[in-house]
Amino acid sequence: MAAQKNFRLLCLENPLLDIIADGDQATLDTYKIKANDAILAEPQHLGIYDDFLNNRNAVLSAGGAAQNTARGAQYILPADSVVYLGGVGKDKYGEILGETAAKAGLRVEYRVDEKVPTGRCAVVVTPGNRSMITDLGAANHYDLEHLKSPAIWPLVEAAEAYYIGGYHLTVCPPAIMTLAKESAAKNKTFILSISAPFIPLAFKDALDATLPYLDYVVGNEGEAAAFGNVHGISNIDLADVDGTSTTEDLKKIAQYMADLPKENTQRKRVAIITHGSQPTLVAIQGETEVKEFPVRAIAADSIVDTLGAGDAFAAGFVAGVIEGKSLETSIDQGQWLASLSLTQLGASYPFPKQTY
Ligand code: 26A
Repeated sequence: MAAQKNFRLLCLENPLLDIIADGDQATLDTYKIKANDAILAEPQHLGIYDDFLNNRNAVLSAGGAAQNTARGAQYILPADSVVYLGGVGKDKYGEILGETAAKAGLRVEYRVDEKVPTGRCAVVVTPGNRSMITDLGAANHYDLEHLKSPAIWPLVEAAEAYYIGGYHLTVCPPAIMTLAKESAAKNKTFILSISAPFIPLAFKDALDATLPYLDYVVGNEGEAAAFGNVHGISNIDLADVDGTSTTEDLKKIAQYMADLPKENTQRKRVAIITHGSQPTLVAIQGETEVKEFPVRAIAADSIVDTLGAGDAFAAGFVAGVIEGKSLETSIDQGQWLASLSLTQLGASYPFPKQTY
């Protein structure tokens, strides 16, 4: 039997420690945040971390969107399949992240910053929603030098697919573009998750630069709407995406994404838009019909929190791509892992391991 190749999937983004607490409208008002959003912390938000830790019985849990995806893909794939890159500090939070990855069998190669602490993400959980405020800390200091270092670059060269959390567009576009160009030049698979509405809204140029290189682009309805609006093909009220957009709008955006020009013409681009409990939309470059895939139904009372469900979807999907499964099966594997993650506290997966 041919030896299994190791670390076929390489992921890059921002390792964060999640500080999770239940909240209510008053919590959202105090910090002037929406019930379901992800933002970068501004000075007026910085009190939330100690407030959560000291007064609200907050739970600490490993996070960082693409790190959650990397753990989830490794959950499905054979041992030593996934490696994850990002920046942490030399501190307790960084150690917790390293330990969680080790337990999940995920190889992490962190750029460790001696001076800046590990990034943290306050998560306000309200029924059916989660709002996240991120203080990037050391994650914001990830750099091209680390990616190109003698210890890391061979991993880049050996991997067959790269998965980028779009949140990293706020941190190190040169590292993302290096992977993008490497994937096109070597006919590897390049996957990007849009991550949050603020990425197309506030980091449009950096996101747009990656578009020609994307083989798979993954986003939810809010991210798709933000993308559609800034590209002038939709006019959806971003405060009320489900109220003002229709499946037809989202399909149009998916099709637009899929059909944008592509650098590596050996693979057709696929755009995947998740839509909560409504069907996932899938557009394939050059095809006119946007497909719909129903999600896996799960009882409302078995949902612990929605944190990381999108990351889990991406994980199941990407694992399917790596395994060479069909598009349909890969999407279903994503829905499956998302449904499992909904039953867990934080962005995590059930143990003992379940199999698809
Ligand atoms: C740059 N920002 C804002 C972020 C994040 C982030 N991961 C990377 N960069 N803001 C929130 N998250 C992570 O999203 C996960 C849920 O999808 C949280 O850490 C959480 O685990």
